[in-house]
Amino acid sequence: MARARASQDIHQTAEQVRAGDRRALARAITLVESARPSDRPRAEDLLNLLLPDTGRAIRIGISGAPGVGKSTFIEAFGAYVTGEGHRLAVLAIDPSSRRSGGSILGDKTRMESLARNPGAFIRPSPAGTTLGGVARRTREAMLVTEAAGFDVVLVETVGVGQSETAVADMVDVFVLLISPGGGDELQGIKRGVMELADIVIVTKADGVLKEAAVRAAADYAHALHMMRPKYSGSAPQVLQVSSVEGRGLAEAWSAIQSLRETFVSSGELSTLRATQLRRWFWSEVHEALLEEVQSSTAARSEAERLEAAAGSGEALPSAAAREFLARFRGS
Ligand SMILES: Nc1nc2c(ncn2[C@@H]2O[C@H](COP(=O)(O)OP(=O)(O)O)[C@@H](O)[C@H]2O)c(=O)[nH]1
Ligand SMILES: [Mg+2]
Repeated sequence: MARARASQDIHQTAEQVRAGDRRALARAITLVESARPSDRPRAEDLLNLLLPDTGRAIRIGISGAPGVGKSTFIEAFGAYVTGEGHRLAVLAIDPSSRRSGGSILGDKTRMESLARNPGAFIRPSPAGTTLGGVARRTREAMLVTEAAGFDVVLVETVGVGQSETAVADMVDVFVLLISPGGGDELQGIKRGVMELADIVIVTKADGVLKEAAVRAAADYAHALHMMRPKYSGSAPQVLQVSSVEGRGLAEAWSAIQSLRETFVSSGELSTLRATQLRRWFWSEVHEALLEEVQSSTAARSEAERLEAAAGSGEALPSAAAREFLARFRGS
């Protein structure tokens, strides 16, 4: 249905995206990222046209504390993977990027050679007020890059708030980067994030940090062994990488690939992706409702009044919320 309705220019953009035209790709992503409600129908027409050409890429999430070496890793790993003949798209989830000036964008200097690599495509995080809004646009940007022939998609998160969960919810393999700091570091990483990891990579395994990296890898392997495995009954692999020296990159790529192959043959990948799509549906419902409520001026003053009543202890928060919704529906 959507296909018949889509306008000529959208058909043309879809054609160009499929042909790998970079300018069309950038334009298409701008359209799906647009926050203007009037752009939505065209964005959805475009996505519907591209959908048959999506879903075959290896989707990889990369997370880790600031300074752990994500950008340096992505640059080195990207060079390796494209050198193997793959085409790599790098996207980011960073709900704070409007304030902080962007993760990947600021990092483009560190990803200088990848940014010039014809086999790679780097897209900074879209600015967004809510994590849900940013996550939606990143998911859809991912679909567009897949239709453009990128067979490996990396989604980076800067580790703000719930963004790791959002990334884990859109990728096949979630990779957690940690620095060679040993026990202290181990405590710094939230257990919830550790539980999302399919593969753990200890970065900076070179020079004076090499010994520490070996110890950190052993510590993490031990800690992960004690946790309930996410898939297939085995604890996540812990690898050591030096992005600067280029060591461990081949091992990282082969670990990611073989894990994904395991997920495919066990059927876990299709189950995972179906679960992700269902969660995406609910998060869209959630976002849309919130948008509707927040964009209504009448509702805003009502919300402020009831929020204040809840804050002062004058009203029970749950009762205030129910009253608000009843009034919102009645308005
Ligand atoms: N020795 C060494 N330093 C590294 C390595 N990877 C990153 N770094 C350094 O760690 C710092 C933070 O790296 P960056 O990639 O910006 O981390 P991000 O904040 O996670 O993106 C930089 O000074 C890098 O040069 C590595 O493999 N070896
Ligand atoms: Mg970075």
